[in-house]
Amino acid sequence: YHAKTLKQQRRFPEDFLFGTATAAYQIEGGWNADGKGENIWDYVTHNTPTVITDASNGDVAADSYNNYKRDVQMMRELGLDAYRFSISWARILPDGFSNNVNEAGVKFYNNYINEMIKYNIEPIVTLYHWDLPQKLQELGGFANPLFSDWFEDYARVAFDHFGDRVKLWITFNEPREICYEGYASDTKAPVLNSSAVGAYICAKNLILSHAKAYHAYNNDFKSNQGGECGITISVNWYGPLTDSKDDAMAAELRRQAEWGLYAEPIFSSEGDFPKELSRKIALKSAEQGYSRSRLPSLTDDEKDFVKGSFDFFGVNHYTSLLVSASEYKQEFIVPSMLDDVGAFTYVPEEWPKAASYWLRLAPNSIYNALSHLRNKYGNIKFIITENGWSSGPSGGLIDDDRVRYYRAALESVLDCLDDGINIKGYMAWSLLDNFEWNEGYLERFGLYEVDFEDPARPRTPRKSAFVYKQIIKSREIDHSYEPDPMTMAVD
Ligand code: GBH
Repeated sequence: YHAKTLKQQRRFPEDFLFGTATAAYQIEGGWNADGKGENIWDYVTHNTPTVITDASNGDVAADSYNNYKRDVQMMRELGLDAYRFSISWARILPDGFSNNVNEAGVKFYNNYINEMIKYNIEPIVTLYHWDLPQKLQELGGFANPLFSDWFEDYARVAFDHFGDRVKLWITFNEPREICYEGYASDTKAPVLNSSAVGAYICAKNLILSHAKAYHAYNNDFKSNQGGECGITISVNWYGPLTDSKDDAMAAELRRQAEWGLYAEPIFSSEGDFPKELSRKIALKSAEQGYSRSRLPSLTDDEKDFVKGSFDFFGVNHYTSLLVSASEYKQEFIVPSMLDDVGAFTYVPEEWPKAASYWLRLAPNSIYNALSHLRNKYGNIKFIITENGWSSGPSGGLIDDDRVRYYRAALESVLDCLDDGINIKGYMAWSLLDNFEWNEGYLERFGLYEVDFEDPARPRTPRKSAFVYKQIIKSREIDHSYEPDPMTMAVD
């Protein structure tokens, strides 16, 4: 009866942070401007362009290096409370090491941050969104046991230079994508394709690096600067296909491999890698003739050092998948990370499709993921650091499918808030169209469309931008709101 009326009155709290998210390599361009060093995406796109569907690269991208004032103007047009972006490591430390600080790079981020602060937009900074300095890759990157020292040194430079104004720090964006897609598959830089061992070595070094940066902030910066430090992990929802015990176990194993591997050592009260997954990898490794588990272990000191190293949990959430222990047979390479998990995923045809093959509009997706995290790790502080929808390159400005997705996602956030889940913010991916990694410019996630044919890279708001603006302003989701005419201005 009045369930519907009640639903329409649900509101986001005034202090809830509405924002958008981007990443340096995807928007900045200026790949060799003013002393910036080469990173692994520069290297891969320049040397192996076949990895990218349209053989493009981020040399210019949306040219935010030169258009940052326009980007901040768009944030003001939308009425954003916060903006999440990443620092390009090689722009401020061209060789990766902290002995050589590129002042022009520091100046760029100072200008960018100051422009946001001027208009009361809270900067949320990701230290690492996939663009490792190539010099460090040549020394093994995330597979080098000294990596955590290099990352700590870089993090300290960032805290030092920007921490007076930046109060929310994210160490890494999506460990799974860094370690699995970068070190275990042939899709993302550095394209190592070492599935059986690469991702696991990376996982250990990555969580230690995160913890070193967290402790550096906590011990040496927090009392003066008063900010917080967390990590962003991609947590799509993996539910069981049926209510059989086997499917429940398969879904749990898949969750452990997708994000538990990185979340469990940091957020669980026991610390350490997820138990069932660790056992399974050890068993498989023995069967396969390895003399030790391909998943390196953590010492007790390492476990203690990593456990609890967070002020908040950044969640990137896009979609859901259903997991089956048996029904959908696939052949896996043996040994590999997928074989270690040994489960199959399935997506119902009726879930609407985005332009990205992996992205569907799934029911209750955010609620399922976030309530699971809350039950597992307690009602800690969560920030949804990415969520969004892709269209094709000629999708145009009337993006009703993106509007539908954002409304559904934000209803699901309201379901979480109703249930008492401690979500403090939501960042839409993305402010503007950008270089979508392996898909180049063929998939668009922007609230603003970017014309990549035009050297000036003009930006134009899509319908979804107007709808998001209205939600931010009213703190409510009005499903009947139609922007007309679509003229954008700063209120
Ligand atoms: C985010 O990753 C990124 O942080 C961001 O940079 C990116 O632009 C945005 O999403 C949109 O893609 O496992 O075979 O299905 C989202 C994470 C991207 C992870 C696609 C899985 C597909 C590989 N996902 N990826 S597969």
